[in-house]
Amino acid sequence: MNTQEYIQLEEKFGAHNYHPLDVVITRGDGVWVYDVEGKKYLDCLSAYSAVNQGHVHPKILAALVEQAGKITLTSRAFRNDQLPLLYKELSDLTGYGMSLPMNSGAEAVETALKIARKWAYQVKKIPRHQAEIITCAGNFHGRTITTISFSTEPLYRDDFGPFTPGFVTVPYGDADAIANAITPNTAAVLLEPIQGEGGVIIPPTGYLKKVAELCKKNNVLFIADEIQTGLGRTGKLFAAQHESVRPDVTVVGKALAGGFYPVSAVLADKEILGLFAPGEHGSTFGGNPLAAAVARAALNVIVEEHLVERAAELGEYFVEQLAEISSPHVKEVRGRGLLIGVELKKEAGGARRFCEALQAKGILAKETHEHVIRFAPPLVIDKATIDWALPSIREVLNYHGV
Ligand code: IF1
Repeated sequence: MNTQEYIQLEEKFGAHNYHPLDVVITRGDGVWVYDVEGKKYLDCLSAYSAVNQGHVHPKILAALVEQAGKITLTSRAFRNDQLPLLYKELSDLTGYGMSLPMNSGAEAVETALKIARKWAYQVKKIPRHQAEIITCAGNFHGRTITTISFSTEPLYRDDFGPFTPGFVTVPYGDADAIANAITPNTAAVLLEPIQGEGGVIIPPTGYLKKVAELCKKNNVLFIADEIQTGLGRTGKLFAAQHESVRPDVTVVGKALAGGFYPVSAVLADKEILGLFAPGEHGSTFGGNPLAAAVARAALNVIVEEHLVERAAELGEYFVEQLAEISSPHVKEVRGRGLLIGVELKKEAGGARRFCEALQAKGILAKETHEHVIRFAPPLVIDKATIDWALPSIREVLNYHGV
């Protein structure tokens, strides 16, 4: 079958909740993916940062295959011999005393919200069902009814109410707005240290630190959604570490399993996560031995291959090089580590056609928020590959559609 035939099948039988680039990928290897026509592309999206370790990483693949041949799913009604090791290794790596495994990112965010509410009632003694959680405009925390309840993007929410109550929205990057929104009933502040889907929005320096201080002062939990920014992407293990901040709760997903499997987790200390009692929360698949074995291998690759340091070094180089491109279309280049956004001027007519032009040159990137091209290659990329991509990016940004 060729590209068009696959696309026709997909359009006919699949729900149309995406508008993908017309490339049908059939295999991947490191930073490269290959389509059904045999054409090779540099992946500059990394499945929204889920494949930080690169496609089909041999060590994660080996762990998956080995574990799949032993036992894949026990349910949490019984224990398995992989999950305890994942708990320990996650704790050693992140410094949080406990974790709770789920599958998708949105589920882990929901889990964090549940534990924040429970903490509010049991520890902070907020009257039951009065807890408020502060969120930020432009956020992205998932697609469930609760996570879209505090989305500010009409497309994500408008037709899907009624919504979950108990959330307050403030502008992103404005610590005073959080200070003003805190009431005696505030349980938590939930935010992304860098807004990914919002368009790679890096908040003003000092913001995260101020938010952490405000939370501490007012006995409010600071929950960081590091599903996209965490596990090395921004050149630190967690993006909050750029400001030496340690949130009370950190949510991870995506790269936690290197793209092989949906694995997410909530990280916190015992005083918070220890509040869950048997029966209050769970998941058929969360913490299954296959997931745990894959996640263990994926974490190990991040450490062994120094992916955090790579992201810092190569990200700096990539941003520098992108910023030097003088293009009539570019408004701003911004990035931290290998999470990079090139914001185009409104007159450029949207980022999509630039992504299509990049595709023709063998580079897959995805627009976000209409005017931003996101460059977020797997962290295993090297300088030579960036240098290979730059002339094409330069050409597309400069000449396309002028
Ligand atoms: C889609 C965007 C990225 C996330 C943060 C939670 C989740 C995500 C910070 C939920 C997920 C995704 C989901 C994917 C596209 C994508 C995305 F374009 F929508 F904004 F990455 F930038 N918190 N992000 O970024 O995790 O439940 O999906 O595992 O199409 O929805 P999930």
